[in-house]
Amino acid sequence: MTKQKLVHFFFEKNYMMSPDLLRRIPDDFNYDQFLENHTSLPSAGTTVLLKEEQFPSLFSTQQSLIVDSIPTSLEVIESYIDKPKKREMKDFVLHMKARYLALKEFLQQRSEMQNAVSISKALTKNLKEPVTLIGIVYSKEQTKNGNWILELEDFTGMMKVLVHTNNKELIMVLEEVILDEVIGITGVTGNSIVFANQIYFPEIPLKEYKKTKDDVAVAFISDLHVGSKLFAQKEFERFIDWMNLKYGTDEQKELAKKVKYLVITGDLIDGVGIYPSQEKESSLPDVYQQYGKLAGYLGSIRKDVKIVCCGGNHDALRLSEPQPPLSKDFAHAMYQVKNLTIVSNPAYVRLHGMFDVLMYHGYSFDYYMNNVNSLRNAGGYDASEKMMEFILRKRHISPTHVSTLKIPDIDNDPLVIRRVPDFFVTGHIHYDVKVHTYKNVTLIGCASFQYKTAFQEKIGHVNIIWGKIPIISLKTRMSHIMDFRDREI
Ligand code: D5M
Ligand code: FE
Ligand code: ZN
Repeated sequence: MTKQKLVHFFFEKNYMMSPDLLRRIPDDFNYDQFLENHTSLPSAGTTVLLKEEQFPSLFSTQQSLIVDSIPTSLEVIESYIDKPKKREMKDFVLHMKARYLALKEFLQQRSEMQNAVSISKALTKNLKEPVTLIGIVYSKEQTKNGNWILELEDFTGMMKVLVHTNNKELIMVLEEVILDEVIGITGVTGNSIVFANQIYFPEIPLKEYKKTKDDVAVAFISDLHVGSKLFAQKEFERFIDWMNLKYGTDEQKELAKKVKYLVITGDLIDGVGIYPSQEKESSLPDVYQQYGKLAGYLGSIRKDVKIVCCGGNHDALRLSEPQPPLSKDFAHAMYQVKNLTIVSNPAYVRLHGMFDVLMYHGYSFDYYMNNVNSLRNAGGYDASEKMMEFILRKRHISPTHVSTLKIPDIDNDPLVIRRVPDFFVTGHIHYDVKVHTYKNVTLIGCASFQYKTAFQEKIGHVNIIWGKIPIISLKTRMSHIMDFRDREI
């Protein structure tokens, strides 16, 4: 009876099911749940034969496999909710003001910044007086004789700041200075100019290094790109099987048992119309099916694991950050997965009642990797941890305006990093997994589940890695990398 209902459902949508595939649906399959998850499945157009990989959830057993009952908790601390509003030019000014005030407050917590004055006041000072300023970087240029001139702005005025080419230490700090960020300067006044002797970033304080008594762990994954022909399906299915204690060595299965949280940082699907001629690289033609397929996988993970995900630049969302949580229309199937929490990008969640996790996909990183020499020299895409440290020092997800599109929130800049997290996790770059510690914050750069694309090849990315994931113990804060690629096991 229920199988008939399923066949009928697919028939209506122009999908034919072969008897062989029908036989392969497990006995405990939850038909009602499946139909509910796929109510908005669009028609296939002309009649097609249904392929197994289009709906993997049809063939996965629904038996809930619960490992043990350590109490777990996943709370959403900050997830951006969009306020629909017509944006006006003056909103950008108000937005910049809100951001400036927030970042200025972090800088003012430093003893060196205690005597900061407004730019209009600094301009009235006599020559050769010490001065402290907090301003937005309006421009950064090198003069003919090798010195650097910054123009700082603070809503009362604009001031030129000179960094002397012979001050090698300061020049190194200057390398990190980027447009539109808020920095502090100490120096000496000249004629309508300040000769800088120090530059300060908002920076984060040292975080308390927390551990829990419970022997529980978090798995971090990103950039699944479900729906791409290059989705690393084999490796991803091994990952799912490992989570369900069906893959890996005994030791690896023991580790899987400890994993109570799964954090996913965007590019969940490959999307549609994200880049030119994408249809040639797609295996599923629309975002409903792509999210449906992913929901099938996530829905098959043991129910004692709490899962959280945000979107990325490939998801069916606006590109402007913060990106709201996935759309209930496009990603209907994802909202049916009971142990899955869907948040904005970026967002904060609190795991196990005490660990704050800042999740960010990482779309702004391309800009900094390509434009900041110090990041390039530190390893560029191969050193995502340096990128994350940089972002934490700026206390902003994408300080330079052109690095991502933004929604100009007028009374608050949601991309300011107000809260110092215990974990900062990102994806997007598809390079090797990185786990580092900065001021007691664990930085996690995820790899992907997508084989190397033609675009990455064309741009010259050689170190693309998929199928590797970090697992971090909340008891010891130690990490373990699981590799689901062929050469292991
Ligand atoms: O793209 C992420 C991948 O594509 C990652 O390997 C970096 C590369 N990429 C994307 N944009 C750029 C730019 N502007 N420069 C260099 N490399 C880039 P995604 O499509 O989000 O999965
Ligand atoms: Fe990606
Ligand atoms: Zn991305």
